[in-house]
Amino acid sequence: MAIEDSILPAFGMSPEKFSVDKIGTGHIHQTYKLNGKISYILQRINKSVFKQPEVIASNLRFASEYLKEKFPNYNFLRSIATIDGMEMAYDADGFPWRLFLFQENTITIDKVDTPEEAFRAAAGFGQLTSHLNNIDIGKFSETIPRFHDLSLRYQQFLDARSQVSMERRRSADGCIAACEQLYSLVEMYEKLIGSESLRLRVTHNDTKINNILFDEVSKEVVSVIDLDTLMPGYFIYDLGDMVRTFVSPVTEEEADYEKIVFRKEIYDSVLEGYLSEMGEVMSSDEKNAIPFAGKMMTFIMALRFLTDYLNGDIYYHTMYSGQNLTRAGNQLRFLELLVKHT
Ligand code: GN1
Ligand code: MG
Repeated sequence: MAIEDSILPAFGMSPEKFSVDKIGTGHIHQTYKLNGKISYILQRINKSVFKQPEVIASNLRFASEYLKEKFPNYNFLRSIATIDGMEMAYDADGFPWRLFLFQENTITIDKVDTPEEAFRAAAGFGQLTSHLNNIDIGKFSETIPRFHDLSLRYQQFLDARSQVSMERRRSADGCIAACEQLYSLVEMYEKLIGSESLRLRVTHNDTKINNILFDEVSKEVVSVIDLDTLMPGYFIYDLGDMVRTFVSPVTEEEADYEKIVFRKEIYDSVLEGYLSEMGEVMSSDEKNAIPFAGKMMTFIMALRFLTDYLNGDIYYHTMYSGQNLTRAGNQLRFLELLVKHT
C-alpha cells in the first residue's frame, strides 16, 4: 500500500485523486508532494528525533493563535486538521503525519546568490521572532531538549570520541583535533548564557535558506517553513544559522573546501535584514553578542556532523560513506573564515 493510502483518509481525502512525488532535502523527515486539483505537502515526522510530536503541535497552536489575533495578515503556515480535529494522524507504525496546503507560485532556494535574498530571508526569520516578542514564552516547550546547547553538543562529541572505532577515529583525527582546539567557544557560550543577558525568545532554530518560501515572480518572502523547532531559544541560534548557511557560496555538502569563502556583502545583508525586524526589540547586550552567533552555530554543526560520523552515521541521512566527516570539515573551514572576518 502506498504511503498516502493509509494516511489520507484520516484527513478526509481520497488517495486516488493525487499523484505523489517525494520531495525535499531535509535530513530528518520524509516529505511528499500530493499533486491534484489542489496540491498538498504531506510529511512524516521522524519520531526518534522528535520524541514528543505533540509538543510541536502545541507550540504551533499557541503561536498561530497569537499571530492570528495580533498580526492577522501574517502568513503563518498551519497544518490541516484531521477529520477528528487533530494536528497529526498516526500510521500503523506509530509515525505522526502532517498535511499542509501546497503554496502555489513559490520557490525555495538552496543557496543565497544575492544580498537582496539574504536581506529578505533574514528579515523573514526576524519578523517571526519579533512578532512573537510579547507572547508568553512559558506556554512553549522545547521540541528537542537542549537542541542548540553548545555545551551539550560538545559533551556528545566527547562521548562519541571515547567510543569510536579505531578506523573512524583515524580518519577523523584532523577534525577531532580542530574541534578540541575550538573549546574556548564553548566557554564563551557558557559565559554568555550564564550572564543571562540574552532573552529567551521564540526562535525558529532551523533558519537555513531553504526554509523560506519566496514568491516565484517578485522574490518577496511568502512564508517561513519547517516550524518543528519553533520553541524557546536565543536569537544567536537563528541569526547564527543564517550566517552559517547564507554567507558561504556553497552548502554544507560541498567537498571541495576551496569553494568555501566568506562573502562580506552577504554577511552584512543578513545582519541588516535581521535587525530590520529585530533591532527594536533587541537589548544592547544582545546586539553585542551578534558576532558570536555565526561562530557558535557553525561550531555546533561541525560538532554534530562529526559526532554522527564517530557514532557510525545514525542521525543524518548520508548518501556516501564519510559524508558526515566531509560536512564537519566543511563547517570547520567556514568557521575558520568566520573567526578571521568577524
Ligand atoms: C537538520 O532535517 P533538516 O535538514 O531540516 C537538523 C538541523 C541542521 C540541519 C543541517 C531536527 O535539519 O538542526 O541544521 O539538518 N534538524 C534536526 O542541514 O536535527
Ligand atoms: Mg528542519
